[in-house]
Amino acid sequence: MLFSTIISVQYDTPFSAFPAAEWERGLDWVRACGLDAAELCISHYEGIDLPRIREALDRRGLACSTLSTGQSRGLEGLSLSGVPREIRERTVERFEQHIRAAAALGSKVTIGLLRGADGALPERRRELCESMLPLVDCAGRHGVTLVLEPLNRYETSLLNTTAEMLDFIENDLGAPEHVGILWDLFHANIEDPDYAEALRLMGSRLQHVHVADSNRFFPGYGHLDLEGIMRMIRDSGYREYISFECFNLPSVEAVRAGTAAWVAQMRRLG
Ligand code: LER
Ligand code: MN
Repeated sequence: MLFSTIISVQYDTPFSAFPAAEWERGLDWVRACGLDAAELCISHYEGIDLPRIREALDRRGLACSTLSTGQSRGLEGLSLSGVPREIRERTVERFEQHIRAAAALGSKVTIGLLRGADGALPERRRELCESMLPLVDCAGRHGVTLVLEPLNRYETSLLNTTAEMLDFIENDLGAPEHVGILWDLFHANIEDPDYAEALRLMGSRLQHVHVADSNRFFPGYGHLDLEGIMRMIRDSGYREYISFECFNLPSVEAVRAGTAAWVAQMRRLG
């Protein structure tokens, strides 16, 4: 298993232990913790210097695991469904930029919050599919994997469980090989009936994991049996990234101080 954590290079996010303005200091810490990669948070490409970011990663021997893309929902109202066609098209264009950036960085692209919030009507799912098909095509041409993230019911009513997301990938998108699932253990704790069953259903569709405890605190400060879940993930044959996406809780100091030890402990799992 490989490990990464969120670093924003543009706007602050509650999921990073460093402010965006200090992203290079953040990368120093990622490296010092013994992680393999950073999950970079990019909202748009104005002022983003990709060669400089690539060089900063390379210099530290780090990869980019996936591009976290959801900030532009709150900041710009972007969405792939449930909004006027003009906004959906603008969102598709933004994802095409993310795909090109991911090709340059050797990473995946996350589709989480930008899928849209409203799944009450079947036409929302159809809109999402219509928006996604050109992106699936674009990602295929660039050799990039898209990772779709089931999110809990309090953030969206469109595709909450792992089983629903798999159904969308297989039956709506036509089972493209380079579309996988980002399994966020916090959301899964709310929506998936059973971790082991979700893992079995996903098989090789599992392409990225977000880790946080039950309350989105740093691992060990909630009530998930994360050690048991990590063992299950490892035993399923998963070899991609486990990426921290937790709040700076109980404190940013606890996150900064605890990351290296937790990763070392997970690497040693018997
Ligand atoms: C994004 O990865 C995610 O999990 C969302 O809950 C962010 O709000
Ligand atoms: Mn997540």
